[in-house]
Amino acid sequence: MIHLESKAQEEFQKSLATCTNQEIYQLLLQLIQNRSKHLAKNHSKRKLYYVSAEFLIGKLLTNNLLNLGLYEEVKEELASYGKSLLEVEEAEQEPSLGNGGLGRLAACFLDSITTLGLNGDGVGLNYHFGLFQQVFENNKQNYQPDEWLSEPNWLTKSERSFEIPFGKFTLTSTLYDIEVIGYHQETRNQLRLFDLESVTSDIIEEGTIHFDKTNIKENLTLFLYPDDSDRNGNLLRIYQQYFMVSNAAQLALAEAMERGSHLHDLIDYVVVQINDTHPAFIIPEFARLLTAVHGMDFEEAVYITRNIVAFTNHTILAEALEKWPLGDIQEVVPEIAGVIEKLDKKIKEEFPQQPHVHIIDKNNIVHMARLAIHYGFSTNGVSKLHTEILKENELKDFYEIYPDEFSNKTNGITFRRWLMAANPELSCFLDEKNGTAWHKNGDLSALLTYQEDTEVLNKLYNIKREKKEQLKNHLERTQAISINENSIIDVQIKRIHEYKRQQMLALYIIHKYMAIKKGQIPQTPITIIYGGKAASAYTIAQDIIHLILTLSELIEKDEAVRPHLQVVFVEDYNVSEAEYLIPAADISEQISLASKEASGTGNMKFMLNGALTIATLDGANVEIAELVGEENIYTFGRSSEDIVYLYEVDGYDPRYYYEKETIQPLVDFIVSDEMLQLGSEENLSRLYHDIKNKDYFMALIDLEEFISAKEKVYEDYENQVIWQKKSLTNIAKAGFFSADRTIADYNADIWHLED
Ligand code: 26Q
Repeated sequence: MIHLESKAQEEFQKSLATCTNQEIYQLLLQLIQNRSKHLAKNHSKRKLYYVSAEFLIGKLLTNNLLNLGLYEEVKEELASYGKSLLEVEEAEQEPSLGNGGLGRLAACFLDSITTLGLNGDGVGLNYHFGLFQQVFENNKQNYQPDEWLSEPNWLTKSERSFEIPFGKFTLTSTLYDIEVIGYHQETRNQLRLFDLESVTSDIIEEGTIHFDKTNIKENLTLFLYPDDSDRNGNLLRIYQQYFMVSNAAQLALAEAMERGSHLHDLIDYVVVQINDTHPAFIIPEFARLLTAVHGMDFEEAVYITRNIVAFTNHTILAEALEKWPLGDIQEVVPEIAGVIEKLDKKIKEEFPQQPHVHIIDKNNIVHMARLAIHYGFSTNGVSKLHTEILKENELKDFYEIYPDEFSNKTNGITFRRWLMAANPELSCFLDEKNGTAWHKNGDLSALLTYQEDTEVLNKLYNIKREKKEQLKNHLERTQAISINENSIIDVQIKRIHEYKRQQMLALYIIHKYMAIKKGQIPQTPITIIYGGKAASAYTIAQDIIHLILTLSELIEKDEAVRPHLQVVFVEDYNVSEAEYLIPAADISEQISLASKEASGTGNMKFMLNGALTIATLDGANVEIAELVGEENIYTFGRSSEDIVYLYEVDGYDPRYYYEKETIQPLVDFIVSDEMLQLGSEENLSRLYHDIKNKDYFMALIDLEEFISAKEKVYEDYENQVIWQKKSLTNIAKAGFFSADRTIADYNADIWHLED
């Protein structure tokens, strides 16, 4: 028994019944922290360090209670005092220590690593401000600082501290830990977040997200780089990265020595997975520490480093591959610049005729992915298609040099958060039908036996209905948005990027708006919901947000259209919003330009919650389509081969598509009188000209096929028996996308940790 009531008396001298949700949150946080202290730390010899600039962990209360097996008990005790656990959860602020997919993946991985009983910690930075909070004003995105570090929180200060030697000064780090609790698991791991005592929010300009970027001692861990592939490289980011990896490397060495390593055998003790290239400076840092601090000779240090670091690539967008001027690295950490030059020299000696594999190019630019591939022992992509493209195109030269070091590890998601916590209704139903083994092994395939069972199909319909009502209430309460719970819920939630083609869905909305105006009324009303933030320096992405918000207003104000079509842009989309949106969705929009989305993980979360996917054959969509079969997914659009070819020969001219009579009116509508009356001429016409003349990510190339595919999806929705059967198949086949499977694969092929 937990006896929250006596804890309330002890802590606040009053009954649970009169505690505020904030007070109850505090009690539960203490309870969880006490319980987790009793879980053993994993002391296996070999340990994984998952180093990442982002950990988008989301709220922890519900997940931790669930993983500790306390959720039901706590919920019931609270209810008996008239309190709701759901409302208590709202007292917790979400730590937004990540931009998007890569950060959320790291968080899912920590859950699975721990659940599988593996010895592995996450290592990153304790940003004082997470990703900016998005507020809409005049149909545009605005920014507010996200100060998440209020008391109480999940951090505990550790005794560890390291000296980080920058060129101009040495800084002393502090370390905060967050306990990572696995699902029904006796051992725990930690998320280790490094910080600096001298960092202060005093240097932020009042009410903005601007601060003095040169004042490193005061700003180093102040902000998460508010940037997702929008490459405004600057010195601060190098400072952050080096601070992160020097701490991570020193921690790994210190702990290995505590477990008995004499460093010459470090390979047996440590494996480091770097989440994209953001932590790639850990390679020269290991070489520096092993030689300059621990007296090893350079060749041995390089050999050891090369056998402990493994690299995951998350992008094939050339512009998102990290490159730093050597001069910038020299300015921040001259010693590391020196090590990189030595590492590069070896490569130049080995491959004199292949400038494309040199780490430092002829313009003195350091290519971080090249550093990671040459001096790591493993390179992996995050979906089958993505890995193939890496091997055949983007990283072909490297694949030819190191064919055995490349592998695929298709991403996954934790079913504990994305099904058990976010959709307890569906989760309990699956327990009833399939038993509970899927909580750990992810296998939901037994559900397939109910394909023809109308009672089961009916139940799935009712659960979706309930989740739509919960979403409706949530949006009403938190955003003053009213949606129709009887409508088709069609959702695109992800960072705003041209390659993800939110603008293509907007062009479809224009098409639908025009059709309704002409009297073609959808049988069931449609609600299209967007969510996502745009990097502050990414102008076209801001324009896309403006287009969607303006369209939303136009439709809202049109009494003839409003009953049939609604466009909603959820403000400040984050993990917690996703937990409401995904279980309520009928349709999952995964419409990136083929070859550009490395994997996607939202696609998996929707599938697991029974949404049907409309998708291009990109990233993990390809694997979803293979698993469910073509009758259970709506695919459309050009293939990745076609697109890769078009880029190679510069063979795309948007004018050709623009001039089609089906397309021109849709694009022109962006700058129509109706739109200009509500929206900003500057934003709308910039986007209009961009789509018409550049359209770098080819929104127009698939538009006609997309429109047909969407009409087919809406038509199919009308037969709910068939629809729910497809939905059931999607749920039943989602097991492959459990992050436990992904982590088991990483461990079998790359990490080799004991379990
Ligand atoms: C690069 C240079 C300078 C500054 C910032 C960056 C930067 C920051 C963040 C580049 C990329 C990111 C984030 C990338 C990301 O989230 N990628 C997504 O990773 C997911 C997990 O593998 C995939 O599912 C998505 O397909 C991929 O887009």
